[in-house]
This record gives sequence, structure tokens and C-alpha cells, in this order.
Amino acid sequence: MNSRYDAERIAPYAARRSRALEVLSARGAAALLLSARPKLRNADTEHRYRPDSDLWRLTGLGEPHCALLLLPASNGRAARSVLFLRERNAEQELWSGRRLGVERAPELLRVDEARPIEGLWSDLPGLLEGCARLCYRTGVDAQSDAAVLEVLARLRSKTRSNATLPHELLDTAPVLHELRLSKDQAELRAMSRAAEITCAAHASAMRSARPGMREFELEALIEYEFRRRGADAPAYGTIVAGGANACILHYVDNRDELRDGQLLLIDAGAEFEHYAADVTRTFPVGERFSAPQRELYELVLRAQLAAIDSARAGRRFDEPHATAVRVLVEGLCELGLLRDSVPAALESGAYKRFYMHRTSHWLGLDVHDAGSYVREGASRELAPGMVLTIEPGLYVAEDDREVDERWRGIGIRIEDDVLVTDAGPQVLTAAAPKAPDEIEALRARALAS
Ligand SMILES: [Mn+2]
Repeated sequence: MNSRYDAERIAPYAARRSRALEVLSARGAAALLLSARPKLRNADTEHRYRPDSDLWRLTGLGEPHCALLLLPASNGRAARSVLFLRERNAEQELWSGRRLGVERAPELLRVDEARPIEGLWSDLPGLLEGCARLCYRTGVDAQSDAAVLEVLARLRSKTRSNATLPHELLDTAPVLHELRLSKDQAELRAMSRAAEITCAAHASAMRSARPGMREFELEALIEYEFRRRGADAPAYGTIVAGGANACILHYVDNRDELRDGQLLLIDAGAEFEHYAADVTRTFPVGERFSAPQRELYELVLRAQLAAIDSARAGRRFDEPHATAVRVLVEGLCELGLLRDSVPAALESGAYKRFYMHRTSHWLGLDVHDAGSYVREGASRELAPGMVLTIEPGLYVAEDDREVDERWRGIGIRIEDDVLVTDAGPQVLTAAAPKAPDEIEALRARALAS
């Protein structure tokens, strides 16, 4: 059998499953996790398959058409995992690729039991007897929602008096998604690799950009670097935005020509073993920043460094954002882009004209990763093992007549991925250059060669 299922690789998935079974047992809840449905791109052509993050995290199985049922300990019976998956089929495998198969799954994935996926909905009622609750995420797939409700209705119609049956449907978020917040060692290894690949790609783009190139040439270069270094895919749509295109936050057209004198904003991250990196760098298309570009760039960088420094265990999740906003507003007032006093601009939110998004989100299997941002109504405390982005920016619209002309059409964002540790914030993506002098030196060398 290939190394995809070797014992060392599978061990962390089995450990996460044990932890999930503990949490579920404490609540008397079973959990049903379904694989992502293959999606059509157009006509009969499918998108490349990307497994569901929850299912992947607890099995390491990337196949479509499978499901994991986690059953809590009850009545002296130990908690257990039942994996439903496709059976092997030589003819089908010839067309669509190898399958793990029902026979090999228990040994290789260390699940307690494996069954054919065709039996999922008919087996479920029997397996759920004895469970008081079912943890299942509604609203993702209507067809599966209907099947789950039917199973629950079928169970309810049973009249045997002493059977415990699921009478409550729990969302996966407060139960299983909380476990995704603090990353284990294997997850951090995958995230560090995603970060490393991403930084190499950004550095390569910084060396390769030339006036006269089209944005998509750099998109292609970035994604080539991702793939050739072993990334699964880009973790999200690559943004390559020259000049004022950087002021469109989710710009993905990537087809304009780059001109000397512009800044180039690249927001791109690799996915490795389905863990994401999320990095933004902004640098001159020519050799140097113009004076106004450099002033705004240094301001965003100051805000970012201060925000990173505040991403510490015990502080609140929203503290990096508050820090970034404070630094940005002070700078905008100093430069004359905001004419209020600092407290007035903070109070009125006038800065949102130039900085309209948040500074951070969780990062992990999903770019905007699972896990709540609040606890008991307040921003939650950061703890070691959590990974978040720190990504302040400034965007001055091309047609903003209220600011001096020299600022118009400048868009800047600087984004890194930060691991909270006992020893303070650890920047996973520090290898992508961001100091302005370093960037200018790199650009000068690149343009001379
Ligand atoms: Mn981000």
C-alpha cells in the first residue's frame, strides 16, 4: 500500500478522532460528518476534488462519497467510529482513480468499523439508538439535510419505551469546530510547509515582476511555484492587483498590464495537506516606492508590526485589530488624509473610508478557519496553538476628491500568518520580504539582471 496511509501519517488523525469522541461522549452526542459532494464546473467537467475539512481532519481520507459516524460511549459500550466509504471496484478505479476500500479502512485508518457507503442511510437509525443527541451541520447540502431529518423521524416513530433516541440536533460548530482552533504538531508542520511554499512564491514574484507584464503572468508564476513545491492548490483565488486594482479587495480578474510607478499587491496562499497559508505583499512594479507610496507603506507596516506584537496568549482576539486601527488612524491624521483629531476619527469610524476590513481571521484547514471569535459575548482570549492572520491595509480610491491627488489610487495590504505561542507571536510567513529597503534592494537587483 502506498505511503498515503502509512501509520505515521495516520496517527495524528486517529488521535484527533479519539479527542472528538471524548468531547462527544461528554455530551452524549453522536456526530455525522459527510464528504464534500463533487462539484461541476460546467457541463460534465468537475472541479478538482477538495475533501470536506472536518472529515479530512478526523480521517486523513480524501475520497468523495464517504461519511464518518462518531458514536459516544454509552451503557458501558466504548465510544467508536464507523466509516462509510466506497467499495473497491476495478472497473471504476480504472476511470476515476484508486479507492481505499471497505476491507482495508479499519487497519489503515484505524477506524473501529468500516461499511459500504450505499448502506449509510439505512444503517443510521440502528446505529443512533442509544444516543441522546446528534451533531450534524445543516445548511451545507439540502439533499443530505432531508435524509438526516428522515432518519430522525423514523427513529421518533419507534414506540419502544426504553430506547434512548436522538431528540436534539446540535451544530458541529460549538462542539467539533472548537477543537480546530488549537493546532496540533502535525497541523503546525503542514501549516509551516504551506507558509514556506507561499513565501518562496511571493519572493519569486517580487524578483520576476516587470513593467509591461500582465497581472496573470504573475498569477501563473505564483501558482507554478505552489504546485512545483508540492502544494495541493492555491488555498483561495490568487489576487494580483496592479495600481488602483489593489483597492478592489477581492480583485481576481488579474488581466491588466503593470506599469512603472504603480504598486503591485499580491494576495496568494498555498494549500498543503489541505492546510492554508494566506499572505499579502505589496511592492513597486518599478525599482522604488514613490514618496507617497512609501509613506503609506511604512504606515501600514508599522500598524502590522504593532498588531503582530499584540497577538499574545491571554489577550483578546480583537486586540490586534484595535492596535492596527489606532496606528493607522494616527498616521492618517498626521499625513492629512483624515482631518479630525485621532479620538474623533476613531469614534466616528471615518478611517473606514481607507481601511474597511478586519485585521484578522483564524487560519487552518479553511482560509477563514472554523472556531468562534467570541465567548460569552466578548472577543475570545488568544491561546497557544491558535493561528490567525494579521493583515492591515490602506486603500485610497482613485476618484477620492477629498484627499490630495498624490494619495489617490494607492492600495496596500501586508498580511502574515501568526502562531500564538507561550513565548509570544511567531510569524510563520516571515520569509516573504516586507521591509521597504529590503524590497527596493531586491527590486533593483531583479531589474538589473
Ligand atoms: Mn486573509
